[in-house]
Amino acid sequence: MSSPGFSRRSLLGAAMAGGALALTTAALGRVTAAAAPGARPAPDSVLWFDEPATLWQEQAFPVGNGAAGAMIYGTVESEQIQFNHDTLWNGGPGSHDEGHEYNFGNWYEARPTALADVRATITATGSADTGPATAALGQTKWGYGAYQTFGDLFLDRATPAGAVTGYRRQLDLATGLATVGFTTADGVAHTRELFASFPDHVIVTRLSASRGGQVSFTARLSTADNRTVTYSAKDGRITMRGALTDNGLVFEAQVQVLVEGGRVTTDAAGRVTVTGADAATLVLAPGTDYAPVYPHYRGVDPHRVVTSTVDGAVHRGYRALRERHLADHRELFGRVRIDLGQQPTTVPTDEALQEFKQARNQGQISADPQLEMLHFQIGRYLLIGSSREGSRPANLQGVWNDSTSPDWQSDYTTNINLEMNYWPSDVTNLAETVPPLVDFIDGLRAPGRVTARDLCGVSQGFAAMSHVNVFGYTGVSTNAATWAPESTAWLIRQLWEHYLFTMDEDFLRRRAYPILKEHTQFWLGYLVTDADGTLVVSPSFSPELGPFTAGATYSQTIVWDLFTNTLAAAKVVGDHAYRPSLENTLAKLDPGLRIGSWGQLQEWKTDLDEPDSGHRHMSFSYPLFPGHQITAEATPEFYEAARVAVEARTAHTAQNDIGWNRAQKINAFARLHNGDQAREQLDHLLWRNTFANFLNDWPFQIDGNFGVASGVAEMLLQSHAGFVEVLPALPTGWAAGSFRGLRARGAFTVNAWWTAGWVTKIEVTSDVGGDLRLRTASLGGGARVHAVGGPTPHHTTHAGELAMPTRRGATYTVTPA
Ligand code: FUC
Repeated sequence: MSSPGFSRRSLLGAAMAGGALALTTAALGRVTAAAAPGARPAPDSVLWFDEPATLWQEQAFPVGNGAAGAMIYGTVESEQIQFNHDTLWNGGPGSHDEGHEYNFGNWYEARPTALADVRATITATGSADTGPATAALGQTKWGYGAYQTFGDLFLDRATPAGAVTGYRRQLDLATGLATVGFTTADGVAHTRELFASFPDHVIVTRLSASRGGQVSFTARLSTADNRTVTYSAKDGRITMRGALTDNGLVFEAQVQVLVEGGRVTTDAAGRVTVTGADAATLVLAPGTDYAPVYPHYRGVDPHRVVTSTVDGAVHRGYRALRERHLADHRELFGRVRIDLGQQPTTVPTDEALQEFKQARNQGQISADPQLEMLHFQIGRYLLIGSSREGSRPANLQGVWNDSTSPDWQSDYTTNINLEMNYWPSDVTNLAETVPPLVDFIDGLRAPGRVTARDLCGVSQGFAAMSHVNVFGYTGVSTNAATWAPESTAWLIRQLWEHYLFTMDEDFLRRRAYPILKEHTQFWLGYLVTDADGTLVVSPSFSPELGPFTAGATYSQTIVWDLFTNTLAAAKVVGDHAYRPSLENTLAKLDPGLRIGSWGQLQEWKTDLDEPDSGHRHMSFSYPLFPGHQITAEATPEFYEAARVAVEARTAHTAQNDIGWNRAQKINAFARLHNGDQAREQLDHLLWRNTFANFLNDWPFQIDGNFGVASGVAEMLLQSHAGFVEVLPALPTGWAAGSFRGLRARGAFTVNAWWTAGWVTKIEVTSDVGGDLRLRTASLGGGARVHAVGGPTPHHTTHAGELAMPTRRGATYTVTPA
């Protein structure tokens, strides 16, 4: 690639290597502004680069409409747009993995005493070794499958060979438009634009040029070789159709090429060639015959839906498609803004990030608010792109995957990962991203009933272990450490949270409560009585550390949380008959909270904890976050113990350089009211686990991105402990700033402004009415309330808390007294 614009990085790199650039926080990302050819100030929600991507994972830009996603490279001569559809998975019904019919992860032969045997060993000796437990309970994951790349749209010879100038590609998080622009040697400025439209279910690419007749290329689709495939082209429409070899899942993608001016020809290989057009629009829709219906998971052939989707989009035309996409995306993304004192970077984002990493390597710098803010916002952007009504929930890579064998199958790992994907959904004001998760959990009920019965010996309720796919895989994996029905309870907590944030009783009654109750029923049949008479989970394997014991903290606190939430939900929906028996069981449940020999919150029922464990999982902190069993107010001694344990896990960094792991720590430290440590975890993640395109690594695993979005929100606003707290964990370095649009439980939308670490104003809008309790410490203790356009309600300020009723739809300002 030869372009004047591309050499600047190496110049800068050389300067950095020679130590010639002294960086300070204030100067970061701004040092080379004057030297940057064609650089212009970018709005603060834009990622931009001055060179094309060569690496999918690290550099390409993602767009997504929930079900379909794409990554654009921005290559000059031949553009590559890799794309996905969230239903293209191998495995499941129809697969014959090593000759085994798919069995949802349930055992192929009955093992009537396996669970009882493992439990007996635990009762007798206090623990069970992983090896024998795995022999008893584990099983190869036959037919588990993996999320599949759908294919690539190539635009060959899109630009005349030769050097280009002024190259810039950008991803505007606020508009969901990825654009590529440059000028060829003949002085023609070329522009490409890519977006994924949720309203029209298509991925749209547009090529245009500053001079008429300059858009020429050959478009073709291509796909991986683990499938049959045919390509055809007619009237400017390319069709790629085939079936996965593994399970016979039928897929089809169509792309319609539309031109303004010029000529269009097709060939027998399924290619469409455009010559001398003024502009061209390509409308792409992928689909499969997958259906989220147990037990076969097959629906109708995708041909008709894909055809009508593309036809419908073509009928609307480029302008309308773009407008409809912008209206949809902007409304969601634009709800939240945070100002941490950032300045838009005037060097490309990858260079700003690289400078930050280098400076941190040299111990010169610790933080950059622009990068922090971008990391927060890209998490929101990616969630909008990978989870919308009708889609699958965001998997380990959201909806993006260029491989046939992605890491961890790009599956739904539920011992923290899928949950983390949804930590930001409500608090960052993206309730529209939640329905796919609700549908997915609902879809685990039918297969999960078989798993509950056949694996767990429980004839009521449903359960899924910790690795799930889109084909109802709810059973075990090779390693019995995945024997963890607690994963289902953890997942289900998101449903109760969604109710708390929206106060949507209809949702609770119709969707959430039946699931909460059915899963609670499972636990009533599954818990065992320990020697001390309490009810415990056995076997219980603190992820992914073990050993198998009874009643590890994570197991007990998750079940405590499930029962507590189900009881609260039963009260709201009026299922009074159910409550006494559940209250009774909850009273007998070991609540899982213990303080160990070094003052730590114990990870196990007996004090086995090693202070220098560097294990990446710290699921013992569940009751601190995302749970609320431990709070500073209600359980101060356990709160202190949780602090000791989380700090110890953080200090011993053996496995800490993993996106999701750092992200979990941001959230935990936010709950511990330690803003500086929370920010340190965020900056560490930016330093060690963030690719140039801001995707998080381990390798690429998107939960880190989502955990960051949630963690930053938790630093700025919390509402889990029965009251709303603004700036609960403000780092020293974010002394002045503001946020707009974060959500608090009780269906409140909160805006806040602060200077010198003190809140100067809070605005609260109430969706449904109801009482507001607001902590006043960050306001300096006292509070003055003003209702916008209505009577100011009677309110009291007592013991650091403002309490008042609110009216549905009303906004209140709260300022220091
Ligand atoms: C859990 C983690 C791994 C990885 C996988 C997808 O098993 O322990 O680190 O994130 O999920």
